Amino acid sequence: MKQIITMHSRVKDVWNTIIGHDILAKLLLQTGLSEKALLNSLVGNFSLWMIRKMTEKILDAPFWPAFLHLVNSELDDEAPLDGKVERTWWKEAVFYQIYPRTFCDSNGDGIGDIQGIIQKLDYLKELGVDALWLSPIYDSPMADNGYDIRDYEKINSDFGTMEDFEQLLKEVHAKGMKLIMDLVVNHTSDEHRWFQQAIQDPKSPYRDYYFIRPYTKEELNNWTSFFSGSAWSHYGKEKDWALHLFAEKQVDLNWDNPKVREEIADMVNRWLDKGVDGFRMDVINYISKDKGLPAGNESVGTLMGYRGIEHYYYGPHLHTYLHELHQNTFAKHHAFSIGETPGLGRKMCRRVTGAEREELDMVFSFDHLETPGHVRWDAYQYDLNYYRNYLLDWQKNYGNNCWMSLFYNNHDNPRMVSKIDLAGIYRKEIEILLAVLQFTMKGTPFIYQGDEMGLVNYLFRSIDDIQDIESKNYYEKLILEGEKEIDAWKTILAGTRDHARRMLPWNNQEIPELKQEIDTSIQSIYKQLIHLRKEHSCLIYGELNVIDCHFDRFVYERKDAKESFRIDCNLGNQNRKAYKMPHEYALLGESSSCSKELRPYEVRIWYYKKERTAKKN
Ligand code: ISL
Ligand code: CA
Repeated sequence: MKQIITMHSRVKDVWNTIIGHDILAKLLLQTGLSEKALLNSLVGNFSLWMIRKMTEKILDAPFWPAFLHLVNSELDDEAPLDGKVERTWWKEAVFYQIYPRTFCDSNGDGIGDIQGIIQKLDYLKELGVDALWLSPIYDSPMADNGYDIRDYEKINSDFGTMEDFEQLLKEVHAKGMKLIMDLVVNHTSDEHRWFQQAIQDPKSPYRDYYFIRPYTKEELNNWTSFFSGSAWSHYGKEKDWALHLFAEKQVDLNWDNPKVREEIADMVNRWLDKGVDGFRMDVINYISKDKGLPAGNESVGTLMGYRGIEHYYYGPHLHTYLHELHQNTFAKHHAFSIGETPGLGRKMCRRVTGAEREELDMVFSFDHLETPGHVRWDAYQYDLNYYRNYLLDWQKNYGNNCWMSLFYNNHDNPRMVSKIDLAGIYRKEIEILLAVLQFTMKGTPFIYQGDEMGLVNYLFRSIDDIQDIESKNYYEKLILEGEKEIDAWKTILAGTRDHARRMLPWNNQEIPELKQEIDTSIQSIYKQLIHLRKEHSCLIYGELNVIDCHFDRFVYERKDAKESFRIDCNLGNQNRKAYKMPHEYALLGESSSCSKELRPYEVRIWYYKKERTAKKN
């Protein structure tokens, strides 16, 4: 048990706690300051009183009790980092995320569907994919493309029927692959029958399934929604208010009500009984909210862009609820879980994924998606040196009881390659580099649909081209705040989720002037790399040693008793001296393997088999 943090504690004591570490790391990321700026012998020894004085202009007085409360809520000792790595199928698998709406349209109505996915199973199998994650396909009014579920037990008619789904599941399994679904249980659609009954009948037991308040607006808290504006809207004839952290049509469930948890567990069990192999769990770290929904701190709100988050990012019962759900559902079925946990730092991720804790198997953490000082809406050039440092930090400190996910893209982000290479000169080199990192670092790769086709951001022309509710609301907000249309549009174009939500160009027949084509050479490199990873468990479980991590350089080794790989990466757009390899074969980059220089973003993989040498001697 760590010592309780008070205003007399020092910065470095705070850094040593789980939540304190993650909050400080987040602040550094947000402000673009380095770890050294905070932890040098001078600042590291400052007491919180001193820091409070120094930051009076940014952090108001109520910030501090809120901060202490959070930091002190997670003081148990951390599990040891070393220990045996347990071997499981999901550590060895290559996952592929399908965004059903834009994956493959089988009947020409312009909307991707389940039969479309079935048509592409051979393609996915051939690529080397072992497991699919489907973004939501449940019945939904589609206010947020299916992340607003009306009925958890029905398939949305745009995508097909339950029979289509059962056929898909059967065919996936017949090919030796697995399938995980998306579990969206922080909120439901306002059209879900629970909410409808709650709002229509003031005596309904379903009222306590949500955060419904018959107050006047002034009595509500000041939380903001991730999709702009207040987190409260009113509903129904009585115009009762309900909490929604996302769109107005996504009302938050009250997990403190045991009935809610029971209903969710039953629903999860029904899907697991059907044979699905697990779930990706949407914003799962937001499910436990501080009792009474206290007002959000203004300073935190300004710093992070959203008010109220300190009351639910890692709420008081998060661990209890995750563990309970795990015991009642996943554990019984040996099913797999990966939590989407925006805002959780490395230490909290460790806490929810430690094998001994039985909460989640893995998480998606997001701190690598933007470099320090930037948010998704900024048009800026992403620096891969940051990504390397992030990876190394996790590889070293995440611990053998945890296992990280490796991904660059998903349905919520612009394509990473376009952020690294604004001019589009080195697109291909960067795509190969990212793929090599994804398949040779320690962790489970999650390909996002289209990564393997070499897709980049799309040149949307105006807000009229945009479908996504988050972007639309944000644009409106910027205009209301007085921004010029052209500036607001620049922001949306940089950050819109629609970049990743374009229909996949299976036939290379896109609108000619805005062409996006499949790059088959990227596809073949994906195949080679996935194959390599499958043939050599060294790339999964082998140790990882860093050989060089100077500016723009990343040379590392994966090694086990039998063999080793050395991977030589140029992370920048200048030629760099190649690393002199004592290895026997060049597996990737063969044609240039003799040259002494790496071209911009070039990557080479070298291989060395120990047994062979032993025999020779
Ligand atoms: O929290 C955010 C900003 O800090 C958002 O990035 C948010 O965490 C993220 O968008 C959550 O995503 C998931 O839940 C949303 C849904 O719109 C996304 O598509 C989904 O991936 C609400 O269900
Ligand atoms: Ca269709």
